[in-house]
Amino acid sequence: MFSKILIANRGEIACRVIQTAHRLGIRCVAVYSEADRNARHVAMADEAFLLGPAPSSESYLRADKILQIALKSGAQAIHPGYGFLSENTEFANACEANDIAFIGPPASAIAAMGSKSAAKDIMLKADVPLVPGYHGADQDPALLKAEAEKCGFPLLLKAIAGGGGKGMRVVTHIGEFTEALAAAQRESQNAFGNPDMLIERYLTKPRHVEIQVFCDKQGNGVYLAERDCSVQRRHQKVIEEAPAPGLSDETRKAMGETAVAAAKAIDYVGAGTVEFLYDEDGSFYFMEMNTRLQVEHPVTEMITGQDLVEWQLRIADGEPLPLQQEQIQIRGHALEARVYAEDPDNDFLPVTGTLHYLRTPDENAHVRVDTGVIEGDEVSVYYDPMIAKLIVWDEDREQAINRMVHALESYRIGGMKTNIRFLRQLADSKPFRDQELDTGFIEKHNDLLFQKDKTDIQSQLALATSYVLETERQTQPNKDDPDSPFNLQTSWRLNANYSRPMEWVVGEDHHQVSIVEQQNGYDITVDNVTFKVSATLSDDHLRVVINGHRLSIHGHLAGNDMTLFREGQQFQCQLFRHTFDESDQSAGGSLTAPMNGAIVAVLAEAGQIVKQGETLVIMEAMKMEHSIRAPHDGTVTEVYFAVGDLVSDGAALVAVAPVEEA
Ligand code: MV4
Repeated sequence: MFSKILIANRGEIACRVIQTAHRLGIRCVAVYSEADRNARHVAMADEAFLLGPAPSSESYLRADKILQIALKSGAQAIHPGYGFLSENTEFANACEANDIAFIGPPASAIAAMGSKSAAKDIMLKADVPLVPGYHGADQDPALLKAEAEKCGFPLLLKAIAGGGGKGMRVVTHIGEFTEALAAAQRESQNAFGNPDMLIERYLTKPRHVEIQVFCDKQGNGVYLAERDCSVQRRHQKVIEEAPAPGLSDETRKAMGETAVAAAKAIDYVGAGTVEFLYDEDGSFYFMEMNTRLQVEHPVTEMITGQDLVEWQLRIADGEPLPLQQEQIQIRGHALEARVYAEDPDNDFLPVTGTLHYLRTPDENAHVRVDTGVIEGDEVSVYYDPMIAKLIVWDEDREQAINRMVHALESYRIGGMKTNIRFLRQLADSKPFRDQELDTGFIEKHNDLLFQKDKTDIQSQLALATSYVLETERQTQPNKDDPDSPFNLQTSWRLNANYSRPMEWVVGEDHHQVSIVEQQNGYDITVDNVTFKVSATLSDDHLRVVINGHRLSIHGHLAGNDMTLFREGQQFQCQLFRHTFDESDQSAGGSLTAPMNGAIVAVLAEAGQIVKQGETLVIMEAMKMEHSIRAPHDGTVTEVYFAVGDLVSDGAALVAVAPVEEA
């Protein structure tokens, strides 16, 4: 087995490969771009080399640099992951030419599957079922029209050089064929530099079912069940699952054996995926073959109990397949959701930013998170904005879906928009639970998936206010001593029903809040709607009762920016603090009230060492909050008032002794 490999990739797949390699005692060399200097995969590797500037063309696609680093570091093999150079025949050849094992298929197999029509010719010879149609080299329009008539309508014109849904055009009857063909040829010439078309009967409600295959260097081949990847948006997979719901054992066997035959037809080695269109009548047709480990391979790992990266490493090192076909069993059901930094409310445009706050679901036998980021990382414009893959497993699909919904609700990301809410709505939707799966799923259920959050802003802000109050309480001195006079708000208040104001901004709108502390909680009034609220906060978890409804939410308060996390959705609002210019404060050791007002927070206690500018007391006056800050480094010697006290203009609030002169 290899003692050292280089991972020519980044993000979650690089981390994932390193995890398995380390488990097998293999040392790992990472490569990174300037944008990934502090990336998780670099930290996980045993050593790492800088490739160059952030753009992929100057880093992760620089085959020459990657090979140099492999040779310099003594790596015996390179794992390409997916994307980047994973299906680059020149790179695969260059590895072998430098006596470095390419952990993937032979370059010839990559080339064979690189062209749609060549792939179809190979599959035809291997008796792999193709969608009825024409994929010949003769592109004479009259011949194509005759083939279209033979095929029948509706039919699909597909650009041979196209892919991923690009260059497809539906033709519904012969009368429009000639014009449609000419248009499709023009588009294909412009987009791919090749006008050649193939014709296929159009399947109106197909599912995307793909078979995981593995072949070793001794000519053995197996299939590891299938994955259903029908839930896609604009040809991007959103949720994948294994096994395919409703697929019979007979069909599984037929598809699996067909996929292995397809792999053997091109002398395949390593992990591969044969994609099929699965029609409503149970028939299936070859679509394409991917000559790499797929993003969604974890769902196959979860139902088979196999580590596919370990299989890749062993096979690349010349070992035979770890299992024979009859030894491969599947159990339960797995789902994968791709968590993206994107804005579903803005046409899923990718977003960039810093992951200021990141809490992932607890991992266990049922929940797995494959990610390449940690809290504080940047999501940049340079690479795919996938934050993580969330994979769940359970004994059956219904329980697996419940796991997924709960895990998505526990996946909390602050600092940028994500598709988590969208994923949760999709996974929990009735059509999805009822297995109404076909490639048009998202389009068909668009309204259901984009339902606006019904929770009114006022109750959201009451929750946000409660979170802030509990946070302040936690930062008060003596918070652990319930009997401390600093916590007995009522007895220290000069008049009973002091109402503290607060102001929130949601979007462009300002919302006035007033808070009256009661015996067991608060009356929080938001825009004249009053809520009775009591809560306890531990870390970022708020257990709250609002108007008798007990619920559990999480929050993240960064300065004035508040994010509430609830059922997979985020609610964002900003505290609007009216502050005055602290320079008005008197100099010297004691700090006085700038005007009549009330103490709303005491953040320091006698004996505490403080830094210049540190907030010691917050008071409210004239609907403004005033932060009383330490005028210099020193030690707090006295705090004269407590929360709820009313103070007069000029009253000394706190005394700070300067640091003893050295
Ligand atoms: C099809 C089809 C219906 N009939 N071919 C989309 C991209 C490429 N993977 C092939 N695709 C399709 N080919 C015939 N004859 C419908 C699709 C298709 C699709 C296929 C799989 C997964 C998602 C899809 C989304 C739209 C269309």
